[in-house]
Order: sequence, then C-alpha cells, then structure tokens
Amino acid sequence: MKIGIVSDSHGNTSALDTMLQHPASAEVEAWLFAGDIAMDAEYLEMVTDVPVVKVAGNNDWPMSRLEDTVITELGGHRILLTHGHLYGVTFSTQNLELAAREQEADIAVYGHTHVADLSTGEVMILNPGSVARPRDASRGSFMVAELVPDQEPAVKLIRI
Ligand SMILES: [Mn+2]
Repeated sequence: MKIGIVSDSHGNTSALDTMLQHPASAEVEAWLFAGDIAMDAEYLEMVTDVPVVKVAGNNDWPMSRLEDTVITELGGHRILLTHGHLYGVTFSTQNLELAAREQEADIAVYGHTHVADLSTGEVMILNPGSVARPRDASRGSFMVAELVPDQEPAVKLIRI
C-alpha cells in the first residue's frame, strides 16, 4: 500500500491542498501527519477519504488531545510516528531510533526540523520536511512511501 507522510503545515491548509492535488497523492491509502498543527490533521481528515494517523507537535501543546507518539501497522510494517521534539531530533535521531527498536518498529517518522531526511538501516527513519515552511529548499515537501511486507519501503520525496 502507498502512504503519504506530511508534517509541519503550521496552519497553511492551502499547502495541504496543493499537496493533495499532486498526482502521487491520489494513490495514497493512508496519511501520516507528524504534528504542527493538529487542526491541519483534522483538515486533512475532512478533505480526504482515507485514514489520517496523527500526533501532536510542540506547537500543539497544551490544546491538542493527540498523543505525542503513536505506533501504527500499515502494509506489513510497524511504524513509530512522532513529532520528534521529545526525542531531541534537532541534534540527532539516535533516541528516536532507540524508541523505534524498543517498540519493534521498523520505520520511524518524525517532523519538527522542517528538513527532509531519509536514512536506512535496521530502522528506516523518515522526515517529510515541512509542507509549508521548508528550511531545506524553497518549496515545501511531503513523502509517499510504498509499503510491501518484508521489503524495504520505496520512498519518494515530493516538492509541491
Ligand atoms: Mn515543531
């Protein structure tokens, strides 16, 4: 199955609209929203007809009732989804990787840095960057990952 990964829209729902208009988004069977801000995940739920798995970001505290970290199983993979600020991702993804291993997750998804990241290993670590306020390029980004059981996911970083 194909999943979409998006983070850090920070209230810019028109960036989410642009993302959804991308042809790759039409094939997405579930979205992961890595936080900042929770209302945007609700917007995504409203305008798409696929499930949205979501977590709170640091800018969602204390209003949101969302969890900080969620474990979800999709396409034969076990995914840890979190915003990342509680794992110190600005400095290193080491704590995030440890948390994923503890939860027996083979994929860890985070946001917060507004910089896209993809690293492979025992745990695949993914950051889709920010769809609205990128710090690594002028255009916002999101990811589409194809999940097949027992295979390393094929991940595309897409600029809007
Ligand atoms: Mn953040």
